[in-house]
Amino acid sequence: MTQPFSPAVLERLGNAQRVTAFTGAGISAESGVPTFRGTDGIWSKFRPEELANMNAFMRNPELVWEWYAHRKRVIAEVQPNAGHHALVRLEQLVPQFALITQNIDNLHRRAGSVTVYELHGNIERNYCMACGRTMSNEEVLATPGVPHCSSCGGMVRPDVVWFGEMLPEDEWEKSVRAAESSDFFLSIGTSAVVYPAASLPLLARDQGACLVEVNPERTPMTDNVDEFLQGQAGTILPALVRALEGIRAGRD
Ligand code: BV8
Ligand code: ZN
Repeated sequence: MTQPFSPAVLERLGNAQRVTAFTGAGISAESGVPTFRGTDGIWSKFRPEELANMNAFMRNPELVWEWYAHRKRVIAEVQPNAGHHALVRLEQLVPQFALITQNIDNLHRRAGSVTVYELHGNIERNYCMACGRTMSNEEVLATPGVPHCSSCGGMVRPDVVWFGEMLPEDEWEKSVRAAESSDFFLSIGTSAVVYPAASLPLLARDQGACLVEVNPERTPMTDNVDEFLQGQAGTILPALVRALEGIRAGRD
């Protein structure tokens, strides 16, 4: 099969010292997790911005919890796919690697990625809004409706970043540092419309990184990348990693 990327990209990746991968919902699509702005998924009738925010939650916590309980159950049944596994292998092949994800599905960690920065939280975690006590999905999904804290009775929410909320400072700081210092930056499966996360790829490019986008469709970022690898992450990433292994084998 012809390689879906140019020799120049392979050369840059082969010489890269600090590689950063930045992922969105698209890398989990082949695992069966509906994307946000795609046409799939039974929740496509709601825009994420209408449900993933504090106002919606305070106005109708039952509906927001019904949405999250559904997503928690979907994510509990899925497995990481070839795209997630390729990034685990890439982390082993390069001198320095960081994986910045907007996804809350925990699939990168489940695949075995080590250096993972979760910008928008993790759907497997929940906390009490009154006392901060953390609760597992088993606890919160045991009863239908809005879960309440077993210690203080406060209302419990998923540990994800809603629209209008700040990103976790530590994860954000580390992600900016990784973007600023990388010499090769892969933007994978993201529509690049949610800020401030979407500012990271261009920050990397402006600092001199080779910016490569992996997506079946063009995005608002596509015109600004060094190379657009059009296709599915589950196909392109394993091919890219195999080619890199070939270079490594040729050198050793
Ligand atoms: C903040 C967690 C600051 C919850 C999420 C106006 C202009 C600019 C910005 C704003 C604005 N108004 C408001 C804002 C800020 C806002 C924002 O950016 N809004 C956008 C919508 C305009 N951002 C925020 O509110 C952020 N906080 O700015 O705070 C602040 C706060 C207080 C005081 C001062 C300042 C918080 C944003 C975080 C929101 N939380 N998720 C949950 O999941 O329930 S965001 C949500 O969107 C997910 O995290 C998701 O990851 C993220 C981005 O979506 P994508 O991952 O890109 O997914 P999408 O479906 O869009 O695209 C999938 C892509 O995959 C597609 O391109 C598709 O082609 C591709 N694909 C499909 N199949 C495959 C594939 N690719 C590869 N392989 C395949 N097989
Ligand atoms: Zn509590």
